[in-house]
Amino acid sequence: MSATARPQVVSGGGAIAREGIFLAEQLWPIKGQLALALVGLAVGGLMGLMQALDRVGVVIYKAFLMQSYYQGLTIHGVLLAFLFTFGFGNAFVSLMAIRGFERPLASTFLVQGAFWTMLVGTLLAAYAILRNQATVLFTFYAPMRASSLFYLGAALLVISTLLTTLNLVLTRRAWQREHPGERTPLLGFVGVVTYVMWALASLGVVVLVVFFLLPWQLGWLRTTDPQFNRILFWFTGHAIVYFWLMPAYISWYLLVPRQVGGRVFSDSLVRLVFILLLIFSVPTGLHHQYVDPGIPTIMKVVHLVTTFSVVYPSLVTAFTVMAALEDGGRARGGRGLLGWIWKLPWGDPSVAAQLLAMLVFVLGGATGIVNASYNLNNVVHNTSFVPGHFHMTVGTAVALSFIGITYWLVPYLTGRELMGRRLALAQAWLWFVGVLLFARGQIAAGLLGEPRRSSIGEAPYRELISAGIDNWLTAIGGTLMVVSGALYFIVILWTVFAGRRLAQPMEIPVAEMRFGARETSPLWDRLGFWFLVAVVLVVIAYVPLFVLYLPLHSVSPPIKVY
Ligand code: HAS
Repeated sequence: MSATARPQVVSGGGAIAREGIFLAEQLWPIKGQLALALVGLAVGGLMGLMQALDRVGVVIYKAFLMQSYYQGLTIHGVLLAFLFTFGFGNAFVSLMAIRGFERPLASTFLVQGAFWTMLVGTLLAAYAILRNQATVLFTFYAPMRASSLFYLGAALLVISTLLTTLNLVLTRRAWQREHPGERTPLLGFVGVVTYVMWALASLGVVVLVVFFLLPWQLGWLRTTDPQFNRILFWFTGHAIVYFWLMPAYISWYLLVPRQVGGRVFSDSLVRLVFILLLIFSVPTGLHHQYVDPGIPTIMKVVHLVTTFSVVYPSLVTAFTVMAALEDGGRARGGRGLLGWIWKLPWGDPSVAAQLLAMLVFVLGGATGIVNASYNLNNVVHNTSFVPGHFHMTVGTAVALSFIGITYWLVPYLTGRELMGRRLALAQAWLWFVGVLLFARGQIAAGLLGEPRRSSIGEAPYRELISAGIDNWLTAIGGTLMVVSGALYFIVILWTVFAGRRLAQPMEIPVAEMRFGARETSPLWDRLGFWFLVAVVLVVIAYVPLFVLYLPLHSVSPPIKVY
């Protein structure tokens, strides 16, 4: 097929195409989880304004009806890090699995269960936080105490993702029974790998909540070991970042190339990247604890090596996704070394948002490598450098990609045309500029020693902080991001409630491969084997440490500081 004759995304449409595989009873819980995710983004994002302005001494948490800066910060972290990401991931990956496997999900009960557990979990956690009974931030380990409703709510949010995992695995099994000997379709495969990785990763926080935090909060355990709690939390707490990221990678690898008129480089390379993420994401948690006492250096070094190993699939992603973009740009007439970049469809808000998200991720990844370097971590740990890093990763590479995806997904699900396309474009650029200013401010201030997780506006040492200009950049950048968020919701609400009906069915923009599944070795499809490898690595990276902590020295009662 000639380059110019490549199929383009069908724009416009009415009902969802391929109706036979999308069942109404599976679609409503998917839409419901997407809606919950967007509520999380709206409310959590709004709290960001309070935090950004706090850096320059503008203390407005009372205007947000909060009792403290930290209550707002907890809402920000929990809604964005858990509800927005889990809700979007469950909805998007389920939908991609249906499209990838060309069949409905194996269980309607599980997809509806995922919706209800997410809804009830959100309500419980929100109730506890709003009553100021859980101002413990999103890193909710001991010794800070939250109400049991909060822990239950968090547990239900995790359960909702585990129900989705089970459903995806069963759907793949059902597909395999229907297609004996065939290679799993890539779009389905990558979603299953994402959730299987997460199921392994979530073990840490499941054990933490069920065996330590809940019994401790309910008074069944008088004391607990905060250090052991932290180890369990970070067991999950680093892998979770890849659980946030991998749905964005699904889009960057398999959908964006089609949106720009290019092809994915190869089926086997995409599988390799996802498998590397499966095996290396979990045994890395101690890089959050390089400065913690009570952990042997050798164990920290093991996690350092695995952390650098998990950078590798992202480096591969950078080059592979860029190759697919270049393919598209050249197919659109781009010439010369960089000419293809300008030929990409920058006028399409869905594409622009995701391209800008990728660009920011280059810096997000680079700051991650700084964090991961043992000696440099001593300089940046617990400073505002770290939020500088994660607003360029989860706060943009992930969030802005999810936003870009919804620019086609919401029309697809509602059968309504995307309204306010120029506004949507402005939204994406404003976020891009906003986060660059914000992160520049946080990073520079962090290098000067400004603490994270602390209200600067109310700090008694405020006058001693020398990061004046940097904090202004943070405040301006954060404000731009909140304005961008507001533009986003104008576009989405306009589309949902007043969008014109699409005239023809729409397709999910799945890209073609240069080298397809036929060239892929069956080894890259053996999920059970790779899962086993992941488990072995986790055992090596954690079991010696756990053994060291036995018998547990429980020392801390629950402490309420808010
Ligand atoms: Fe991180 C702390 C190390 C990635 C999120 N991280 C955090 C926290 C969060 C977070 C939320 O080692 C704070 C947790 C807390 O509250 O304490 N992180 C890393 C490393 C990576 C990394 C090595 N982090 C992420 C991702 C996140 C995320 C992804 C969210 C989604 N992080 C750390 C460490 C800490 C940490 C320490 C603890 C710090 C401390 O002391 O507290 C790597 O995986 C990053 C690899 C990424 C790359 C970038 C590849 C670039 C790509 C884009 C290509 C661009 C293209 C564009 C194609 C190497 C793929 C072309 C476009 C055109 C238009 C041409």
